[in-house]
Amino acid sequence: MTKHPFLLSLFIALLSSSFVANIANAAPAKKTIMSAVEQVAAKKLYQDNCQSCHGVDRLGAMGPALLPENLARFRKNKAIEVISNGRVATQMPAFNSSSSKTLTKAEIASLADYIYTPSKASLSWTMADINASKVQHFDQSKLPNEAQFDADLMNLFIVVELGDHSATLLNGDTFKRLDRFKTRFALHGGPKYSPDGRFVFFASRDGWISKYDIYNRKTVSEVRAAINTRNIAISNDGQYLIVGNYLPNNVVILNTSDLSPLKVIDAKDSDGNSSRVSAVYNAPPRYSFIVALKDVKEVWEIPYSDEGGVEVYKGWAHDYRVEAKAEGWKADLSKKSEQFPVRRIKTDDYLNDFFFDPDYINLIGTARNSHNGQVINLDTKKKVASIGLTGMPHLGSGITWNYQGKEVFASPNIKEGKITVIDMENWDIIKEIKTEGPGFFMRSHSKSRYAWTDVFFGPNNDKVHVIDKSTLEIVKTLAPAPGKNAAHVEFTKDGKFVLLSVWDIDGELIVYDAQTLEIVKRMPMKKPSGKYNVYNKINYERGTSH
Ligand code: DHE
Repeated sequence: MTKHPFLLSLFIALLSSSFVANIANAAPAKKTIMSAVEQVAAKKLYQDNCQSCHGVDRLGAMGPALLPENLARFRKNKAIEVISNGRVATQMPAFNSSSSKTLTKAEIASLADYIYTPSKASLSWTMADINASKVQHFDQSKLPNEAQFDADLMNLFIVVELGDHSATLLNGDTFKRLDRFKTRFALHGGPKYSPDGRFVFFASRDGWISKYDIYNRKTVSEVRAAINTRNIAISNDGQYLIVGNYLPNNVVILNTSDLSPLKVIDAKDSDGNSSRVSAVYNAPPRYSFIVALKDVKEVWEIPYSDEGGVEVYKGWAHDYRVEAKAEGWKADLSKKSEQFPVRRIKTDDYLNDFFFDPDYINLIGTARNSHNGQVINLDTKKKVASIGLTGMPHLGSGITWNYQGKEVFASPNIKEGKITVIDMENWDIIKEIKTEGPGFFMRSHSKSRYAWTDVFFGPNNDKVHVIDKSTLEIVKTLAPAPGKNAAHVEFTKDGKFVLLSVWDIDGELIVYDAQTLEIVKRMPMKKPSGKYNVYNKINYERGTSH
């Protein structure tokens, strides 16, 4: 890290709750047109002040890529504010201060303009680039295969601390730290565990994928799979990792053993129109990845294994190989050249936020600007229902449970203060539970009578609601750190304790007794965001994210 990793904290500021509150309504920033002379001057400023962290051509390095494509949802005045005032508890200096690197208002404005200027050179990230970016920190074969500490390996947590780009490995029985390590900049989406729980994979918004060996408490290898990444998913057998990207428009499939790229698939619909990839998911009973596409009306299914042969696909309307033949796509997964075929599912609308029923037969999807959710049967490729969803439901954070003998699905909403509860048999909305503001995350556990949800946005963002799953009523509203954003919970393996984040640079991890709702421990942390229990995640527990 250099003396002035200029703009390094731009993302952090933009991810702060006040900014996040604007995401829903933020209009994409307009492309900036600078004269050639202005561009040359701004480029020089960038090279002198920003390049060491943000990379040549603004492609990102330890700091994020600074391109209009990934700043599109940020307002330019926010960028100016961060460049001018810096960011507490990061290495980002205030450039309007009396520091040795003070810039004038005009220079700051021109830098902000510059990062919103298209850069031709920067949009490509090839297989060769991916391979060249690989960093091997440790030789995996030389590391012990047993955990080098004493703990229930199924009841460990990874807690991501966005505040200083770190993660904590936490013992879920004692709530003591086993490790704290640096991560890449601005992780997003849930880290994914290998099926045995030994390794955890992280994705940063700037395309870096990191593999951490929990048994040895070491980051063993890293690779940059793309310029701007959304999230990752891991196959059932733990062999493959799929990376969904905005920039370039593609998915990258990595071999998890050494993070080498196996295949890059350009995200284009059947007519050749390119699309950003909103998110990628694993569908365990289907042995396939599901890909959400932001700009075209298609959903993709990518079978990654022939394991179990046709039997594996007995839930499908027909064997995918028959379908492959009929539709002319190749799918002999035993042949390397035909691995990871794309099965296209056409949709009526753009769908980019997903949830799946527990059997992974139906997909529930919404478009960010649509007022309806769609239910698509993945086997028949047909729409089976529309759900009248308003606001901006965050389906990806939804959970399911059994309510009065039937499976229900509940989703938070990042635009309206409500939780929508849906009957998964007939797709009717059973109830809208009014909350004190829009929320981001929701969690429960099969052994808990409660579901927890945060109020991420607005004046009540320090509150968390506890909902009784049998009555669909809020039974308690907690404010663990008044004035500070409380968000995202996760349960221990046995469901007895709940871990909650106080999402603040001087934040905390708070442990609650899941039954009495009393606080049992508080641990200071730097803006803890998501936390992930090994057992709940590798078993795809219904109350947690998948
Ligand atoms: Fe997320 C998960 C999409 C903004 C923190 N977020 C996810 C997932 C999706 C998603 C599709 C599930 C993928 C997975 O876990 O593998 N998030 C989006 C958006 O579309 C949105 C609204 C805007 C964007 O451009 O990204 C968005 N998300 C945010 C934030 O601003 C948050 C609060 C701060 C941040 O880190 O960027 C945020 N998202 C998270 C977290 C998870 C997540 C912590 C994992 C939750 C989990 O429990 O698994």
